Amino acid sequence: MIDIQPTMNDKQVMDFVFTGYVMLESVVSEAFNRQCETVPGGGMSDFVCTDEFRRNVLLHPEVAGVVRSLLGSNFLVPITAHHHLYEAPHQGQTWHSDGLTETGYGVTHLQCYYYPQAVKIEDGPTMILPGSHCRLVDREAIAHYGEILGQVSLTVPAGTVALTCYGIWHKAGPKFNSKRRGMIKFSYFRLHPPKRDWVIESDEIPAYRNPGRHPYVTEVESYRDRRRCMNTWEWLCGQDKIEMGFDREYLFSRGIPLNEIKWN
Ligand SMILES: O=C(O)CCC(=O)C(=O)O
Ligand SMILES: [Fe+2]
Repeated sequence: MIDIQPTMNDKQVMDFVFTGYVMLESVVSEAFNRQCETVPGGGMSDFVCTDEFRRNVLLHPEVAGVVRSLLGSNFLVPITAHHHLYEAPHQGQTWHSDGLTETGYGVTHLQCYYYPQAVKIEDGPTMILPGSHCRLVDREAIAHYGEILGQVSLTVPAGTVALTCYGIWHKAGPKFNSKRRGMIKFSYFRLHPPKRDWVIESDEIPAYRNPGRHPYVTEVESYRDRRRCMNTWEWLCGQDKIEMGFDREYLFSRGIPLNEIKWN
């Protein structure tokens, strides 16, 4: 099997549990970014399955190192992607989470956003709400929200990959120019139960430490968030007390198991 080394430690995984995302800035090479700049908008499949796309993006040691840390040593590698390409100015999307967000508190699906070109605030960056992956909602129920305290605009250098917990609330932000703004979105899925799959510095499993409260969270809701984060941490460490397990048959899970990929 292709050897992917985990890159995250306990602290970084706890941060992911709290925020619901990891940013890897400028990890993809300039040469490969340039190849992706001209990809048409919409569904992508052939290019995604090439050795080139796998080596430069999907199995890039830093990108796949995060995936391996959060989903285990063997996982489903994307075979499709969607290029969210905007050119004309627009007022931005409404807040939503994609498709049918899974229930429960496990980490089974990482949805990634890859930006081949730099994105500035006027280019219509993706916006996300840190910590919102804990709040499973009906997407129509959040569409009317405007600015939310703590929202983050992903203004990024070229070659950045954001890895997010699938349920995170997000949207394309407003765009004020006619420049191409591309974002290639793809997903990895878990194949096996979690067992503290990241870099282990000590066999002793640290207790989850909550870094604080997201700016939009009030007192009572913060207890619920903290409890959910603790559940996620314990689940990822293979210490789940409630035996939630996970169901491999997700509605959207598509991909090729890492252990079936051979370089051509
Ligand atoms: O293009 C973006 O920044 C986000 C697009 C998106 O979330 C969607 O269309 O579902
Ligand atoms: Fe979306």
